[in-house]
Amino acid sequence: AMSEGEWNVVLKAWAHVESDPAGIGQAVLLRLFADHKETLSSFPKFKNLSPAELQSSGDVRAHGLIVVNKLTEVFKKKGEHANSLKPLAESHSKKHKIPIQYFEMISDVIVKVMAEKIADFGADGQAAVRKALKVFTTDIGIFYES
Ligand code: CLN
Repeated sequence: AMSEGEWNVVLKAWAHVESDPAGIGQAVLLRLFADHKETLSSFPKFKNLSPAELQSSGDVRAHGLIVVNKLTEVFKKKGEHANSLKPLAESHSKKHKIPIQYFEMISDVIVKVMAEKIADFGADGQAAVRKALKVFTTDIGIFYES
């Protein structure tokens, strides 16, 4: 579990993401599709788009915003996030058929993109965000199994 202090470090770094949620969300999805091509096949809306079409797609940007906004909601709960994660786990496992490993992939990509975009995202900020995403993924996994 994470301490109050660790969650506050996460939220301080995340405030930079909240200042451009669509831009960062878009960058995360584009990087995910480039680095882990298999994840693209999960998206009926995106799987037939070329790399150039993905880059300019307003739908990718809109979905990036949805993903970032959900993470913002989850992180602000500082671990008391079961009510947010349960529907997310159900849709991603049953409806979208997403392997849980994909959440580990997007977690790595989120930290990478943040490190590129945020000037003062130091080692402690990175460690705290990494840990928060691990808690998020682990807790989604609990609902995947039930
Ligand atoms: Fe996702 C839809 C949040 C990771 C694949 N995703 C949604 C919705 C979110 C959401 C809110 C809309 C409501 C719903 O269906 O439920 N996704 C997140 C968050 C994360 C996330 C937060 C992690 C940071 N999602 C993933 C991946 C997975 C995936 C692990 C593939 C690669 S990254 N998500 C989907 C798909 C949809 C979706 C296929 C449906 C998109 C659509 O057609 O509208």
